[in-house]
This record gives sequence, structure tokens and C-alpha cells, in this order.
Amino acid sequence: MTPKSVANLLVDALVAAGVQRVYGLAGDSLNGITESIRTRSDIRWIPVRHEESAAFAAGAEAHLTGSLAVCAGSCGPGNLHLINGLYDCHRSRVPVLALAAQIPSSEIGSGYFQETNPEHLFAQCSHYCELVSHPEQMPRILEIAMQTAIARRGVAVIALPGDVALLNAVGARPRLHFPQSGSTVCPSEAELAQLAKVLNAAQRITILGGAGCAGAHPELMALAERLQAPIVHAMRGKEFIEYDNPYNVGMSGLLGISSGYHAMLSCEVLLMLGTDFPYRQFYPKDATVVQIDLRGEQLGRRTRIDYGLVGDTQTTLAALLPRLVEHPHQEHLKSCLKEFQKARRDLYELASEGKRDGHIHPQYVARVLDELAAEDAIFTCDVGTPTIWAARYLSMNGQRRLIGSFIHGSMANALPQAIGAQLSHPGRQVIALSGDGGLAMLLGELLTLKQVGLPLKVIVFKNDALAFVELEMKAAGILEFATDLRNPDFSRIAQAAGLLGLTAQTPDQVRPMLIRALQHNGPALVEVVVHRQELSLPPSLSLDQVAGFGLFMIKALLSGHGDEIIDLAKVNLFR
Ligand SMILES: Cc1cc2nc3c(=O)[nH]c(=O)nc-3n(C[C@H](O)[C@H](O)[C@H](O)COP(=O)(O)OP(=O)(O)OC[C@H]3O[C@@H](n4cnc5c(N)ncnc54)[C@H](O)[C@@H]3O)c2cc1C
Ligand SMILES: Cc1ncc(C[n+]2csc(CCOP(=O)(O)OP(=O)(O)O)c2C)c(N)n1
Repeated sequence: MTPKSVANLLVDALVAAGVQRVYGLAGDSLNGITESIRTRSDIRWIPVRHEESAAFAAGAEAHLTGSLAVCAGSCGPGNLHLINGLYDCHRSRVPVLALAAQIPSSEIGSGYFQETNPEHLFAQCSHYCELVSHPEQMPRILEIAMQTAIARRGVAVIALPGDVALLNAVGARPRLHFPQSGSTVCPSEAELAQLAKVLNAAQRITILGGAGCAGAHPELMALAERLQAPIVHAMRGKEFIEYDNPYNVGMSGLLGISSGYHAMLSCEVLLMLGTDFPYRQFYPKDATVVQIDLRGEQLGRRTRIDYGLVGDTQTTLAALLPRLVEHPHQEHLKSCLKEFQKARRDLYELASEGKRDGHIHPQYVARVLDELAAEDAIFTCDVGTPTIWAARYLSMNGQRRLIGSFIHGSMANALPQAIGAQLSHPGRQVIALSGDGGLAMLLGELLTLKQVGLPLKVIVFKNDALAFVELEMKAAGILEFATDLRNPDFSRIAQAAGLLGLTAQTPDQVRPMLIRALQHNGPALVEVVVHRQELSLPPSLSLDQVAGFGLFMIKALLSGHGDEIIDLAKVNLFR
């Protein structure tokens, strides 16, 4: 019998841990691993066109499944290409293992062809990164890496020289199992009693919930009911909080809506649950702030807090609820809900079809997509204006999912994340909302859709600009520059890549083309020629005059009310 190689043992350990696929791009230094995968039917190699996509795809799979996902890059440049995607995975706290092949072990340190130092390169975007230099280290080092990625939620990296991967293994089989942890974390009795006292005494409580509320929907609703408290959500909490929620008043932040903003500013107690909402300007100045988070190091990170409790949301709320009295005061909740309804109406007005043969509003595209998409659709959205449209117009229902590069904020995430989503959820409808800049950045992955056989749908918001940056430039009062995009016809590129490719030029084409794409039994791309934001500041405004109005202006621009800026300028600056 041929002895088992280190690479074989590595793949055995991945399979034993439940890993079903490895996203990557082949290379000489990865030969041991790809050869081992080739001979097996219980794990699949997913060939992408750029290693960054491999990391984004693995991150999306890990986000959706909660389980470890794996990507691989060959030595030197192949490793380097992984890095941006791995940063995203690490910062989003999803368990991802990166197999970073290394140059021949005997050459390390000599400045050899393609030599880099993975331990240094991946230090900032991983919890664990180790070089495997001896067969004796396997499978233990790999298992420590997997365990670290799962337990600490983030990235772990194994740097494996191509020659070591081909050596005979010393260990015979994987040693560890990785069952899902069932442990819970609850604050102490004394802390819960103190928190109950604070909440029972307050009249205007607003809850700010985030991604850490996943799995705690019933407890969250019971809490809001008991406290008569409106619930604001942060972006990553949208998919877990927004649905079946009579206390929902929307999101806060620059992309949020006014009701979310006001509910936070007008409260007496702000109760933060599983959120790392980063924008300090949007926190109340004088309210009592309570924060509950699973990770103690998060407490007080974004705003001054009066009480900080370490606990998981579900366990903590279950323990807290019996201590809370029914809240008699409803005014705060009622006024926040009223504001929310008005803000929603305004948003929907902006999402109108407009003249049948006029400009296409991007809001309209998102709204129609929301209407047409499956009840359990998985959406991904590019950083850029697609994030705005997703935040505002895609409604979550407890089954739908929404993934973006919300913390790392990298462009071009939507298409590769959709690849990971579709592979891990083959029966589900997967839709990428792409920017034209974002799509072009990892355009090669359109080829992956056909090659791997992925029926996902790409909706491109074609505005011929880096539009989000233009908005930021406008808000900062500087002239737009370097944001033009001279784009090709993406639908024809899609056709050449074997996809169904469509272009919507006028509003009346949007709905039928989205329907056609969603019904198509294979990959499809719809390029929608949307209105480039043409809002501009009064030309005579100087940078100095603009200072201090930045926040308002970006908000007004993002919500489509550019006219408010001009009014504001007239009222405040030209008196
Ligand atoms: C272009 C762009 C614009 C954006 N604009 C906005 C905006 O306007 N508004 C906005 O909200 N976001 C916006 N974002 C996203 C923003 O950057 C943050 O990523 C987001 O606000 C964080 O959401 P979160 O607090 O739900 O999730 P996270 O940042 O993931 O925080 C979750 C918190 O929950 C904790 N946690 C995890 N599990 C548990 C548990 N079981 N129990 C308790 N705690 C737990 C974690 O430790 C963490 O502290 C934007 C992003 C982009 C790219
Ligand atoms: C890798 C990377 N480069 C640059 C940026 C800065 N940036 C943020 S949004 C954006 C524009 C995105 O353009 P596009 O994908 O066309 O979407 P649009 O905003 O035009 O809809 C840029 C350049 C970034 N976030 N990530």
C-alpha cells in the first residue's frame, strides 16, 4: 500500500471535520493537496479565477453555515491574493481556514523565487498562523488551526511548503472532532438584578440590536414588549432583527433612516444588544447606556457606557425577562413607530418606477428585486451604493439572508460571496447586487459560474461611476475626480462567458428582465443602466462653509433629498 502523504492526511482531517470543499487556484506548491482532493469524492476543489475570491467565497459559506470553510492559495503571490478576502472573513468573525502553500522548505530564508513570509503576512488577519516544517506536526497543527478558527471565530492559516506536503505522513488519521459548542454565557445574578432595576425605572428605552441577536428573536420581541421599547438595528443585525418585528424602527447610521436615528437620540436608556455599531456620532450624548456582548473586550468600545455585561443575548434576555415589570409608558414607542412609518413612505416614494422610458432609479431596481426574490433568497451586496439599496429595500423575513463586506468594507465582495453561498446552498436562489466598479474588479469570477455550474444571478447597478465615492466627495465639498468608469456592455461579456446576459435601459424593462433572470435555469446577469446621482452642491460653497455640514449632507444625499442641502445652504449660509 502506498504510504499516506502529509497532504493526504491534511485532506483526511478536513473531511473528518465536515469540510466539503476547498476554494482556490492551483499552483505547483499546492500539488500535494490538489492531487489528494482529485482522488476523493467526499471533498471538492472549487477553482476560482482569483484567490481573493476563494477567501470571500469561503467566508460567505462560513457565515451562512456557521461551520468551518476552507480556501487555498499557492506560495507567494497566490498567498498574497488571499489576504483581502481573509481580512474580511476575520473581521466578520467567520471560521475560515486558509491553506497557504509555501516555497520548498530548504529554500526558506534565501530570497527564493516567490518567497514571502506567511507568518508575517497573515499575522493581522488571523488568530493563528503556523508553518508546518515536519510531517510529525500533522495533523496536530492543522487541528489546532481548525479549532482556533472555530472557537475564536475568525481565520487560521497553515503555511505548508509544497515538498513537506508530499512527504510521507507520520500520523495515521485525524485525532479531533469539532462538535458545535453548546455552552452559554450569562451575566451574574447581581448584574441582572441591577440591570432590571435600571430598566424598570426608565420611561424611554431604545434597544439597539446587532448581529449578536442571531437566534434570540423570541426573547428580543418579548423584551421590547415588556419595555415598550423601539428596536433599532445595526446593518449586520438586519437579517436577524427586522422580520416579524412590531417594534422595528429601522437602521441608524449614514445609510439608516431618520426613525432609527431619532429613536437612538431621544431615549433615556439605550440598551445595546450584540452590536458593534461603529459610528460614534449616532450615539446619544446624555442617555444611560447599557451594553450586553458575548465578548467583554467589546464593551464601551464605541460609546461611553454606564453598565457593561458579558453574556450571550439569548441566555441573558431569558434570565432578565422574569425580572422586568410590564412597562406602562407607550409614548416613546408610539412616536418612534410613527416616525418609522413616515420614513418608510418617503423611502418608497424614492423607489418609484418614474417615467416608463426615463431614467432608472436604482432604488426602484432594489424594490422590484425585493418583491420578486424567493422567500428564502440569499442576497449579497457590493460595498458602494448597492449596500445602500440592500439596507433600505431588501426585506428580511427570517429565512432570507444578507451578506456584505460590512466591517472590512472591501469592494467586489458580492460576486465571490455569492459563489460561496450558492455552493453551500445549492437549492436556494442566490442574488448578487453588484456595483459596476465592484463587478469589474473581480470580473473573472463570471467565468467561474459557468465552469462550476452555479445558477446564481448577478444584478449590476451600472452607473458608470464609483458612485459611492462621488457621494462622499460631494458631502466633503470637494470636486468629483477619478470616479468615472468607462464600462463595456456587461451583458455581452456575460453572454460570452456562457451566462444569460440582459440589459435594462428603461424602467419598464426592469421587472420583465429581473423575472426572466430569476426564472432562468442557470447563471444570469442583468445589467441595469441606473441614474448616476446628479445631485450637486451649490457651486459657490467653499470648503470652509461646508465644514460642519458634512454629516447632514451625506445623509441628505444618500436619502435622495439633495434639494434639502440647497435649502440648508440658502438658509444657513447665504443669509
Ligand atoms: C458602505 C457601508 C456603509 C455602512 N453604513 C452603515 C450604516 O449606516 N449603519 C449601520 O448600522 N451599518 C453600516 N455599515 C456596516 C457597519 O460598518 C458595521 O459593520 C455594522 O454596523 C455592524 O453591525 P452589527 O453591530 O450588527 O454587527 P457586528 O459588528 O458583527 O457586531 C456584533 C456584536 O455582537 C457580539 N456578539 C456576537 N455573538 C453574540 C451573542 N451570541 N450574544 C451577544 N453578543 C454577541 C459581537 O461580539 C459583536 O460585538 C456600513 C457598511 C458599509 C460597507
Ligand atoms: C478594494 C476597495 N477599493 C476601494 C474602495 C473605496 N470605495 C468604496 S465604495 C467605492 C465605489 C464602488 O463603486 P461601484 O462598485 O461601481 O459601486 P457604486 O458605488 O458606483 O454603485 C470605492 C472605490 C474600497 N472600499 N475597496
